Amino acid sequence: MFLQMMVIITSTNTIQTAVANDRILRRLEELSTISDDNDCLSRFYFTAAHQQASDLIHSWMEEAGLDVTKDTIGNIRGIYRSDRADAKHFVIGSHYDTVHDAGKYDGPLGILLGIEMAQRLKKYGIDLPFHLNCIAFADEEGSRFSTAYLGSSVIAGNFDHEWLSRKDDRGVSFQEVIEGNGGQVNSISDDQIPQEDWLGYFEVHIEQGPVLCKQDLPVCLVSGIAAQARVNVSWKGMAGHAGTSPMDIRNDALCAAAEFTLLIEDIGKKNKEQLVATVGKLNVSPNTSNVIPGMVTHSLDIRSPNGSFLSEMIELIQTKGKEIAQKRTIEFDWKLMQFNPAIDCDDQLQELLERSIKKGNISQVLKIPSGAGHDAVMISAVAPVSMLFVRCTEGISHNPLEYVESSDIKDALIVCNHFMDELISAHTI
Ligand code: HGY
Ligand code: MN
Ligand code: MN
Repeated sequence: MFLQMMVIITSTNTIQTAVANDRILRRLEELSTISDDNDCLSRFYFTAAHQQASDLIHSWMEEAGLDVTKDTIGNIRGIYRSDRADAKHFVIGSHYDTVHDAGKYDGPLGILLGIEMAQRLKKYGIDLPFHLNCIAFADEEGSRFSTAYLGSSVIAGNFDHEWLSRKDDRGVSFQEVIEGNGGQVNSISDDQIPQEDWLGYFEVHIEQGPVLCKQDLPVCLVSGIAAQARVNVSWKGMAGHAGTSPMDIRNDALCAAAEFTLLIEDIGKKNKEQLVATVGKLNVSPNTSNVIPGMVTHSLDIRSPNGSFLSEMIELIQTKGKEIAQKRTIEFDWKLMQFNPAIDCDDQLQELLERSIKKGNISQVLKIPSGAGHDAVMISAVAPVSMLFVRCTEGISHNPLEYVESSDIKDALIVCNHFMDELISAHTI
């Protein structure tokens, strides 16, 4: 085994790395053209573009020599099996769904690096001490059903069947979408990797923040991921004639929502060291210029590295919402859609990753927390997790201007390959 390790480490020469890097860049471009919207990149869960993307990723995993399946929820799962009878599962993953008007790296970069890591080992026929799984998660953003981490929740065995009744903006339920694609909702739970079979999880993701740019580093370690809550809020006032209704006797749902949104912003600014809060999605009804809005629904995305502080702020904001509703004689509805606690990355895996960063000749090993959520949050409930961040220009993300330098992708690939070698030798007797 030691000899074959030497083969790996010495044989990953610059040409192979350059070939792999080019393949990643080509595939990122190809994936970025698969969208449900002609004017921008938008690939929500189980849409036509989502299916097309899953077929393409499926073919790339097969090309890498992996045994590939698609599970009920839509995760694409490539596996490189170990011969060892007691082998556990190590998973490398990220997601292939996007937000609306997305960038091309958020999710796909981690999937494509994972495929290259596996393909390199497959090429040398390394008999792995663990089953290596490359997983492209079907839904991480939760853009369609307001539930983040749907794909990884299944793998981790945390799927909540209550989510099946959730409806998208067109009133189509999650269950209808799965069954409409030939899936059996009762078999979703069969797709998990049992907790006792996990070895660990690794995800490469763009930083989506400014730190790596400021520090002029291509990659860094991730210490942990902030706690996050998603709330759906609705305000039910009274639609009315814009021309005849006096200003002081209106029940204008949009003015209530606007007052609430500015109050949320104010609370966020006052606690900016440990809180971010966003109203990102808002619908007005009847959404007509000469009608006083009778109904407004909107989202609230709120996060903190400190889970108990986050709970406190959620309670405070909900109370303030009720007060605004009372003052304006408007009905206020508040639905907590999801709460994910803050998580820590695993020290042992991060130590291997730190060694890999040094072997990759990166000038400094930096470790930062993640304000963004990732599938590692869901997996951390059942397995030790590790993450590597890759610099993205000016930290821009969830925006078509999202960009990663090819040289940073190559640096990440080299670190990832060293990480695989470290992991194999750490689990080789
Ligand atoms: O919202 C997030 O943090 C991630 O992009 N899903
Ligand atoms: Mn992401
Ligand atoms: Mn994202």
